[in-house]
Formats: sequence, structure tokens, C-alpha cells
Amino acid sequence: MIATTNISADLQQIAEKVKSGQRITDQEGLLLFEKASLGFVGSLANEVRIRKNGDKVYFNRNFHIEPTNVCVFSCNFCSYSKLYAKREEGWELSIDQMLDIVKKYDGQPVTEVHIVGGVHPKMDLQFFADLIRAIKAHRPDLHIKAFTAVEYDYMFRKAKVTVEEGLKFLMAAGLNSIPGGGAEIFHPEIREKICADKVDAAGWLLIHETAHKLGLYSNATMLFGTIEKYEHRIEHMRRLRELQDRSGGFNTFIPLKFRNKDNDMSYVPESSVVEDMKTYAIARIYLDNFPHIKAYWPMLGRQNAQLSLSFGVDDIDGTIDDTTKIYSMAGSEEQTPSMTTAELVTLIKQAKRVPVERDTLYNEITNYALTD
Ligand code: V47
Ligand code: SF4
Repeated sequence: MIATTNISADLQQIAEKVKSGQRITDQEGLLLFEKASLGFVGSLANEVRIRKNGDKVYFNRNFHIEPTNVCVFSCNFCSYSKLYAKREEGWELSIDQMLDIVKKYDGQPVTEVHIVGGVHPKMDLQFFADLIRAIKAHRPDLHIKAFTAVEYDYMFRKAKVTVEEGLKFLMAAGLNSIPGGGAEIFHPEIREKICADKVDAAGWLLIHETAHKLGLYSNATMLFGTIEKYEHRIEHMRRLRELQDRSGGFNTFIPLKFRNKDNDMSYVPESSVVEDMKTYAIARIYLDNFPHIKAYWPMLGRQNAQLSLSFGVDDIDGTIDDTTKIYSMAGSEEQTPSMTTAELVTLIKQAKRVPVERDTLYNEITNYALTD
């Protein structure tokens, strides 16, 4: 229950709207960022979370493959990519090497492989279709969530195919869904300053909308805490909310906190925990048509991921394993991001929530064994 003394009439009005299940406006979202306390937005986000997901906190068992960290783009916030010209510092895996990673999980109850990496000029549409086919041939039941809109934009343009043709080609090979990366901040002024040379907002949104039309689900991210203002975060979420109204194809929204180690934006201080939790909470309140809000624990750290469960989050991603480098290279506390299912379950139970293993599409998996 929110204490209604000492808060402005405007904030009270927002609280009443949210409690009665009404959508808030951009202006109201902005007011929450600018004027509301953490406790205020936290309580409201909690109400929305309970309405949508009860006390369930979802997790899955997945592993990552990062085909390369060589990238033709040069996003200023990225600690991970090595420019093509300096690729002696980078890695690039062959299909056989990536298949060997998949084989490491033979006999283990993982349900998803998440494939994402830099944009390598030699890894093309055909290469990735062959990779997907090879993985499916080895393990048909594994859900393949692969490639960000940034990677798709590059590989489809290079192959001279439309987004629809490219996605259909990869779906025929076995692609199952699309992760949310590459969205960053949609506003052109910010995009120009933090990731000028990769796909723009319209291109990112077109790829996700086309995927949804073809029956693929996807996620959406927002990189926050660089140089954007609150109005840019709201605008970003508005464009996602509008697309979701049209397509209904987004599963999860994932706010990603900027980490500042070893990149061209190291001069920008990292956001505070209060700011992080407020962002999760306002995302939960504003994005009324997104079923889930995910805290990606390898980036946030496991303790703050646990805390985020009180600020609208109902999903803390998966068990992952130590091949995920994009955050450890950017300074996350989690230098070897790996948690067993038992550790994840304990983390959720300590927050007095109910752990639920899910597959990528949020089908619940019952009777999970806590032995791994
Ligand atoms: O788009 C890069 C981000 C994203 C930094 O869909 C950084 O389930 C913070 O999208 N500080 C890729 N963030 C990862 C991603 C993702 C992760 C987990 C789950 C899902 C999903 C998607 O990583 C990039 C960019 O926004 N990123 N560098 C950095 N220094
Ligand atoms: Fe390349 Fe992605 Fe890093 Fe940008 S964020 S430089 S697209 S790997």
C-alpha cells in the first residue's frame, strides 16, 4: 500500500491509474523518473508485477555461444569488440568449434542456446544458416535464440535479401527466436553519439516487427546510464510499447545498465543502484503490454538482481556459463558468470518468491532437478 501523504497530486493520480490497470502517458512516465521516490515506484511496480506474474520468478537453463568478438562497428560503450583491422586480439569460431560447445551440454537439461556476438564481415547469412542447421541436427530439441537486429541488418544487406527473406531462410534452418540486443537508445541524437554506425531505430524495429509477423517471438533491451536523459528512456519504451500493441511478439523487456570499464565511454560514471532499481520499476509500470521484465544478472551482479525482484522484475535469465564475455569485459562484478540451478533457486527463494523454470517462450517446466 502506498502512503499517499506528502506526494503531489500528479503522482497520486498516476498511482490511481496504475492501480486500476490504466496505461500511463509519456508525461507521467517522465514525472515518475523526475519526481517519484524509489519506494513509490517500487510499490507501484510491485502491484503490476503481481497482477501479471503473481509471485513467480522465471529462470531458464541456457548457455551462450559468441561466434566472434570481431566487429565492423565501433559502438563507444562496447568493451568487447575488436575492430576488424586489429583482429589478432579477437576470436572467431568455426562451425565445428561452436558445435563442440553445444556437445559439452550433451545429456544436460539445458533448453536454450543464446547465440550473439560481434559483426564479422566474413560470417555471412549462409554461414549462420549452416551453424543453426548443424546445431539442430545434433540436438533438435534445443531452442535457438540467435543474433541481434544489428547482426541481421548487416547479414541481410550483405546477402542482398529483404528482412523477410532473410528471416525465413534462417527459420527454415531452425532459428526459433530473437534476443533483444542492439536496441541501445533509439533516439537519433543519442544513437549518433554512442553507436553511430549500426542499424538505426527504424531498422531495429522493422526486423522485430517482421519477425513477429512471421511467428517468431523476440525480446527488447534498453542500454541505460550512458548520456541519455529520462525523456530518451521514455521515448525508447514508447516505441517498443507501440510496436507491441501492433504485434504482441515481445516476451521480455531487459534494461541493461551501462558498465564503464575499458571502453570509449569510461569517463561516464556508472548509475547508482537507486537509479537502476527506479529504471526497472518504471519500465514495469510503463510497459503495460510486456508480459515480463528481466534483470540480466551477469551484468547487474547477483545481489542487485535479487534486489530487482522487489522493483517489478519477474525473470532473472538463466544459469548461463562462463563463455559470456560481453559484460565481464565491461567491468561487471560477475567475471565468470555462472550460477547453478540450485543457486538461482536459492536466490529467488531468499526474496520470498516462487522459482519457476521456463523454456524460452515461458512454458513452465515442472519437476526440475536441482542436481546440476
Ligand atoms: O546490445 C554492450 C549491451 C547488448 C555494454 O534477449 C553493454 O534474452 C552495458 O542484448 N555495458 C547485448 N551493456 C546483450 C543482450 C542480451 C543479453 C541478455 C539476454 C538477452 C535476451 C539479450 O549488450 C548490446 C548492448 O546493449 N552492452 N556493451 C556495456 N559496456
Ligand atoms: Fe559491435 Fe555489438 Fe560491440 Fe556495437 S555493441 S561494437 S555492434 S559487438
